[in-house]
Amino acid sequence: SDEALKQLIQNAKTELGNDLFIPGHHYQKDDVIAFADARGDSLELARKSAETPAKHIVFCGVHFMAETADILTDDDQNVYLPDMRAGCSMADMANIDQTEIAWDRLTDMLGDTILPMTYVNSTAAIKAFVGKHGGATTTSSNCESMMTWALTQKERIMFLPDQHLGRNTAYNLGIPLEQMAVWDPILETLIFEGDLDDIKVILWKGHCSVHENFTVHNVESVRAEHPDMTIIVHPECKREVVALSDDAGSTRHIIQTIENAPAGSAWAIGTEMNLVKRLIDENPDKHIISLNPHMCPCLTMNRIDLPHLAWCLDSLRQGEPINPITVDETTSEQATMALERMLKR
Ligand code: CIZ
Ligand code: SF4
Repeated sequence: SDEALKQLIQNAKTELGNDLFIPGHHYQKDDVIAFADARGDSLELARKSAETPAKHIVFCGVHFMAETADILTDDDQNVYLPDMRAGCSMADMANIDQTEIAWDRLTDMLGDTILPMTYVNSTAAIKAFVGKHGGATTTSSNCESMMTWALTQKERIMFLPDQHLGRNTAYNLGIPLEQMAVWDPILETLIFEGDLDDIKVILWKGHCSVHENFTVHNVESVRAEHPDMTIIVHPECKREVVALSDDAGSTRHIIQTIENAPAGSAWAIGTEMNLVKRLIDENPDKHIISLNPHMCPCLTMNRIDLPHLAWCLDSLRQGEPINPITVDETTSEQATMALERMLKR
């Protein structure tokens, strides 16, 4: 039963004490987040994982976040993911072979004018590729400043793997859509009309399958049914949806905006379901709905549940841990360069 699982988790936490640190991403289920030692978005959790002295880090989030934690921690600290199937469909849209092919083709076309950048929602191998070529990682909360920096380094950037975050951020920086190209990794072609010299940003054709579910139709419905509502969305949503919304920003920005909003204010939020539900529960004085009435869960985030957390913690307590996440030394060193260029800024 859930009660027995909760008891098991609590016992393991008590027994492991300061040796254990459980970061929990904002998109995790309520009953999992209840056991987290820190709640945060991917940037906050990366920073906290880098700081914790704990020997065991049980990451309640998705695979790329656990990899980042392993990269940023010392050799004697170990990171575990309670369910190895907790991946990220967006991160899976850019593998290293596709990236090498794209890089060869694009540098043939455009010469040594491109700096690669990657959203942290990417595999360790992609972060290593970016680090090796002088680029940096970014999260949704620091993307404008990272992109501004990147464009001081080279004439143009290649942005992996989320075309929407890349396009929305570049647009906010005043780069016209006409200067943005798209690289299609399946067709291995560059989609661009015009003079190649004009390209400022090359967007990788990836997306988040959760945030793509918020549509122009959803925005129009909310405007018609709740004209008093403010619409706030995550920049992983499509350009047209962001353009029609009142505000767009990272997970942290959305949370802070809602928490600081006056009582009685009304909001439609375009982001992952568990976070929207928690904001509804924690802000009973505000009227909050999901921008998409069908609520959009991240299925892979949801794979971390009480049974998997209990199983993982119990394995640690028994001294036979399951599901370690280890990034090899070379990948880790190169990925660290990309991460540090971000964390030091
Ligand atoms: O969609 C995600 O995976 C996000 C928003 C991660 C994060 O915390 O930046
Ligand atoms: Fe990946 Fe989207 Fe889930 Fe975030 S919400 S982990 S980007 S699939």
